[in-house]
Amino acid sequence: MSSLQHHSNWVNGAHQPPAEGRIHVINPATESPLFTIDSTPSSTVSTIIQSSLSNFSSGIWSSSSASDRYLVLSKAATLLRSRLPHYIRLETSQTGRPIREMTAQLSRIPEWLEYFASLARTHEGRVTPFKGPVVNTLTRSPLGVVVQITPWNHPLLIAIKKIAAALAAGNSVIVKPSESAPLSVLEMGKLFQEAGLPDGTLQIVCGYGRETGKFLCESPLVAKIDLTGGLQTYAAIAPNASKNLIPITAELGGKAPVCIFPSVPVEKAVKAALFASFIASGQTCVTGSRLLVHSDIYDEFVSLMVERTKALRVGDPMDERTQIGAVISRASVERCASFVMKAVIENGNVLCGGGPTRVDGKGFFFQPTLIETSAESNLSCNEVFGPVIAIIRCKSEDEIIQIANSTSFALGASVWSNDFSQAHRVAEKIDAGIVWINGHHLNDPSSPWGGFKESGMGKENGIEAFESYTKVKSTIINYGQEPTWFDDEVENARYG
Ligand code: TXE
Repeated sequence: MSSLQHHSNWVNGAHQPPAEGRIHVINPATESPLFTIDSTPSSTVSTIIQSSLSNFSSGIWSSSSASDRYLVLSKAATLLRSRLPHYIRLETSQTGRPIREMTAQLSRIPEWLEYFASLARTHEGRVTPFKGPVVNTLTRSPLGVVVQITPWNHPLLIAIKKIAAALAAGNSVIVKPSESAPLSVLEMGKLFQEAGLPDGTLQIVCGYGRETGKFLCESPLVAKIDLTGGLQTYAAIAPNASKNLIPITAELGGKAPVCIFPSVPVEKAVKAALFASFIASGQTCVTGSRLLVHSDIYDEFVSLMVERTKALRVGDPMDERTQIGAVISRASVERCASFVMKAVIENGNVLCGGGPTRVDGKGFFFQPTLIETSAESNLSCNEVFGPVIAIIRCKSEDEIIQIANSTSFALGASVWSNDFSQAHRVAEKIDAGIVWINGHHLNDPSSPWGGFKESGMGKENGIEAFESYTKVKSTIINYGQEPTWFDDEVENARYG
């Protein structure tokens, strides 16, 4: 019998008796087990979906007033803010990301709850133009039971983004957090209950993606799926969603270009690239994984970039001074190593890093790595999801734009230029859901977030996310007195 603490699913307002199957969650920086969670079987998944359906049909949340939803979400924000120190440490231990990053990230998460609370309270319907003596009112109502499948790289941020939007719109929500970093999300069940959310409105169900996640996504009773994960996961769930005629929001991978122009001082460009590329050890969907550097600044840039990358402090994520933490798993270390190997075979020039490393003899760490390569190489075209970054020399603005748009992804991109016209010109031509000018990773609850092409579809954040959790109804009111068809008088007048 394991001595690890077990955390069971949160269903109908309480932790359930533990499932038979358990998943061990480990700290990627130490490789030590942290706790266990349920591996939820298919029969339990169906019961949970049925409970969520009863919750939705009861109207206890789905028919609640906008002001009630506002109050619950606002209270959840206040509770979360008061418990941040706990969640910062928990996220750090689950993900292996540096505590300084988790502190910055988590301090902003309550804003998502506040934003969607306000949106619930202020979002208005419309009256559309309509021919004749007719008024058409558009009203929105919640979809039903929605399933949210969330990843491990920003466990709480991504879950709260999705939960807040769905609850604000009045849905009953089932979240399946990543089996690699589930606990911060699992603890949200109790927090929302304390905030006044009716029991059964938010269910948190743990398990492997290919089992529990799959069962949830296959159910014909589910009204929407919101996934942040890999393209393969999208491909696995899409056929059933299509068969069940339900929408999917999919936030998938990326290969974000960082476009660096000569008008930016080299020092600033290097700081920009370090930030874009190495936050979360490169494990974000918008990691600046391709540095497209104009040849006029290239040599100077590369020399300083290599110097600064070598100086990054890889270390214990709990240490405030650490800049680069672990990657999520041994498989991730191996994936990074295989990208380096292929890059070398393709004549890439490894400028620094290039291999796994350990901290105090433990953990899944990979050295921050820069590889000079071509735009067509394996490294330049495929997502690593780790700290292995391609640097590409570009001879002109046109070439930077062409390379920026040359992968199958289209999620994030940044343009660094002090030439105002150039910055706008380039941003306009880049095909991506999010383009930053002189910034990277900037995020706000009001700013739609999501990509095109193989990066996915639909948006998190903003009015778009809220509306995607609703269905629109036209109520067409005829206030004229005239009958229209099958009335002799009218037909004679019209055709007689
Ligand atoms: O993601 P998975 P992984 C991308 C990134 C990364 C790749 C794989 O390219 O290299 O995905 O990462 C659940 N039915 N991103 O393996 O497996 C799973 O349990 C239902 C980008 O970690 O997609 C977890 O909860 N659910 C991304 C969630 O999907 C399934 C963040 C994500 O895991 C499932 C993470 C199935 N068949 C990865 N299979 C971003 N956009 O930030 C898995 N899951």
